[in-house]
Amino acid sequence: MKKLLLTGFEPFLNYTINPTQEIATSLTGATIGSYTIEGRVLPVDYNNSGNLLISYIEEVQPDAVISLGLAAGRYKVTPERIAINCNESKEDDNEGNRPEGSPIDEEGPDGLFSTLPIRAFVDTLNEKGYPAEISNTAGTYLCNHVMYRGLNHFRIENVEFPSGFIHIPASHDLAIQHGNLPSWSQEDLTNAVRELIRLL
Ligand code: PCA
Repeated sequence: MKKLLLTGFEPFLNYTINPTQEIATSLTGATIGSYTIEGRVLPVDYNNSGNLLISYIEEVQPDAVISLGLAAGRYKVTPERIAINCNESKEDDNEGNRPEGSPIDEEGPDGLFSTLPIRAFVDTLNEKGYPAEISNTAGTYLCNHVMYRGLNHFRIENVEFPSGFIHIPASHDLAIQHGNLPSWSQEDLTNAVRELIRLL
């Protein structure tokens, strides 16, 4: 049986719930398609999230990596096409870091493409009734950071397997406490991720 490292993030900014944390936690130990799921939750911290991701990769020795993040305000599940070599944020991360355009890796390439089958992800989700589209920017906050760190790690190690990042909308629970966000049921969010894993 192959292993999939599935990461989510802890809550951040004024989003007191992060539905990706629930997905990573609830799918841990599940068998989906040809993969057993190892779920982990990453901190929203520019200094630690990337190193932790790499330590989880070393610990789990996965055959594929999917990282998930909340994109509050997006209506659809959005597999990201590319991560860029840049940390920038107008707001603090959970540790008070607010980088101003510094590179993630001074020697790394400007951008790294997802090696997940993002087109098949979107087509399948839409066929199954879950709205989805490819996103061409993961921003420059922690989600882009973690996506870049994972892909850059595999580039340096010269390892080729499916790895990348998927942004998801808010859950209803988050929308209720936050006020004004498009949202999905947590169950639909989790089931959409299950469908994606079956395509790997
Ligand atoms: N979303 C943020 C960071 C953590 C998360 O779940 C982002 O889109 O960068």
